[in-house]
Amino acid sequence: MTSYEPTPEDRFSFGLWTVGWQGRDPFGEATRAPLDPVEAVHRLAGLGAWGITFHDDDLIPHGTAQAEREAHIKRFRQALETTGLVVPMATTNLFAHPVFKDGAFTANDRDVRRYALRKTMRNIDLAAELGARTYVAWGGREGAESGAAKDVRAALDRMKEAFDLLAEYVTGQGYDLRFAIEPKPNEPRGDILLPTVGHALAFIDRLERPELFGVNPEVGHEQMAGLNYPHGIAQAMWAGKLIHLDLNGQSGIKYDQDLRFGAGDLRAAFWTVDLLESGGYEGPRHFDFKPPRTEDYDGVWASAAGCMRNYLILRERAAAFRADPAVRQALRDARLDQLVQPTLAPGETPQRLLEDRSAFEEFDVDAAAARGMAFERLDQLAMDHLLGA
Ligand SMILES: [Mn+2]
Repeated sequence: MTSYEPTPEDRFSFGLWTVGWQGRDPFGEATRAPLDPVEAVHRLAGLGAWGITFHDDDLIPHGTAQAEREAHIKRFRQALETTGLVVPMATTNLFAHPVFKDGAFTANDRDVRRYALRKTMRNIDLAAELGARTYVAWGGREGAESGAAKDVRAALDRMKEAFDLLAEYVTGQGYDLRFAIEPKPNEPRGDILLPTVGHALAFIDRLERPELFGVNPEVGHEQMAGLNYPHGIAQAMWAGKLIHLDLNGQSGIKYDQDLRFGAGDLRAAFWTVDLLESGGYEGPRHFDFKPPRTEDYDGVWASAAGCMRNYLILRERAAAFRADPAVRQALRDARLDQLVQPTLAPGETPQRLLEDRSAFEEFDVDAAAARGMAFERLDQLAMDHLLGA
């Protein structure tokens, strides 16, 4: 692999809202004209992408009449058929309209919660119609800026109620669709509910149909909280819950930067690709980024192409790292082979462990404490492969 040219087999997908972001931020107006979703489909297909994803309002402007809604869907569907691009995932915009200023599924106002459920169910029907297998739920407005404003335990009851109802709905409709909850610690709310992968995993266990739920971890969202993204997705994989993910770039604990994948924390990007490729992840490689508002549309497409190119470069470097005999030896020197061995012998009981004098009474604690772990040599080998040295 030397060309780094993406193909549909790579399963790269992009949100319509990524390349379609006009550059409007809290401090300034749009710097780019609106992008027709049909053009986005054609351009992304031309770049070698496999899929496109959308919020309901990306595809059909909020408040569009039914007949016009059908026309939007028809044009989009025709573009998909022409290009072969698929829709692996869809999601609901429950954050932009002022009605959601205090949240959607956990808004204090009951009528807002009921409206949010109906808006979601309506777009789930469209997602299923377009063949999506994953329905992402990002609760950007589910949170608070002040303490008494949100009863967090009651809000979690309402969140559970919403997801239980949506799971019942997709089951009843016979849709082949699973939900992926996307954590984020803050922004736009001061503090958002389900702020990390760990919070989301614990929440899913409390749902009535947990088998229909997984997580959609985003690189920048975990890194905004100072967390290790590869560790987060590894735990999600361990729990059987990594069904989708949002790849992008972030430089440390800052606002949500949404840089193209590979920008920001490059080493975390390397370990992310290494984990996905060696760990058996089979879901979409979905990019959720924002081409900076400094760019015109040439820059937008360069940024989108860069996401895929960086993934393919890192995939090549990670494969070379894993195949290198010096790395294999360094992994043994660092005793990674011991970590996969169970700590107890087959069938070993607490009593048998107590009887094993070599485990305690005769264990040479000082000698074990003096052993080096040889991690630095291993990590430098990774650095050499990452940098192509
Ligand atoms: Mn983000």
